[in-house]
Amino acid sequence: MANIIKRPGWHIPEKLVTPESLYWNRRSFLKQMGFLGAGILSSTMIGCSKPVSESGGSGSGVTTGAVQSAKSDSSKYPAPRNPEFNPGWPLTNEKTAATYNNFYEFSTVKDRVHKLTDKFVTSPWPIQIGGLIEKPMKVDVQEMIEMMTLEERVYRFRCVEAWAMIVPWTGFPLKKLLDKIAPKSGARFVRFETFNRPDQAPGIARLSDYPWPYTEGLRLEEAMNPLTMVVTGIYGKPLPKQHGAPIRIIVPWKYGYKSIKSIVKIDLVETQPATLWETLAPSEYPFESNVNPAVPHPRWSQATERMIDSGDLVKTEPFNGYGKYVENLYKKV
Ligand SMILES: Nc1nc2c(c(=O)[nH]1)N[C@H]1C(S)=C(S)[C@@H](COP(=O)(O)O)O[C@H]1N2
Ligand SMILES: [Mo]
Repeated sequence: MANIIKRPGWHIPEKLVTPESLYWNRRSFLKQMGFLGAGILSSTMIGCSKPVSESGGSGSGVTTGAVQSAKSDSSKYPAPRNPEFNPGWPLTNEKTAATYNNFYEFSTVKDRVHKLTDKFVTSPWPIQIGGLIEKPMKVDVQEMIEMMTLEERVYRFRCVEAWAMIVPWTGFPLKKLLDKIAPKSGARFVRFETFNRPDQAPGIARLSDYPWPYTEGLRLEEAMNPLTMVVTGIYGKPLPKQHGAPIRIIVPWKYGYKSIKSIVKIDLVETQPATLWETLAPSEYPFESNVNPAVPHPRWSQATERMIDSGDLVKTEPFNGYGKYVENLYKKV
């Protein structure tokens, strides 16, 4: 890790200068999301809202409309806290959470991740949404955020390594996005994919035998559950890079590795997608991975968890305490 280039804070990396071809203007996004009638835009925007084809690589279907500078999303933060997820528990110390991270694209050492993100470019941030949906699209994360109502929720978070935290996430239910992109009847799973840029994230090349990019997946019913969040912020601010900027998933009743960070691609698919962790060790990190204190990991107990700031040992709860919201998803008939 010695060759990380330290830049002064005022240095603007060249890659932050937005290439026009990577930009989606607000109007095309509104149209893709179905907020504007086609007629309103047709005279000025012909060809600019063509959906990205499923197989199309990056670049296809990208709009080339007027370049807009990325709007600061600071006006969206802090978002109002959802009273249903405001349990009154003491929050984990913000700095502890921001310096104790699992993000293997950067490092396997938790307290080093946040020091290795200087080169990671998170704006612009195109996200490709495709597969078995009626409205495939490619949007920049800022445009998506602008269109969504953000809320804050305090959730428990439990890593498979038996550590835990309680943090306020900002975002919106994944269901709101899925409803807009309209899954087709054959869609049964949602597949998520993280960026894969070895030049920006030193852990990728170091773990050269890992099946990058990091991928994760959920059954469609799990993805549609109101607890499943698309997260863009934490502690009332946009996500810092080490927490998965600019956009990640949070699935609070599953072990932490299901909560994939820095997503660039979302696909609705028919068959259960491969995930990085299941590919590496299926007996240790199976697809479903609901928090369950009664089922030990092959190498350690899952009965308790350690709060990362206080060090307190706490009993782990089935579904991480979210059983009333999700246990019907797993009822055997
Ligand atoms: N892309 C990506 N997402 C990831 C990981 C990762 O290494 N890469 N680690 C996972 C694991 S194991 C955990 S516990 C959480 C940690 O999230 P946090 O650092 O924001 O607490 O992110 C999950 N999402
Ligand atoms: Mo984890």
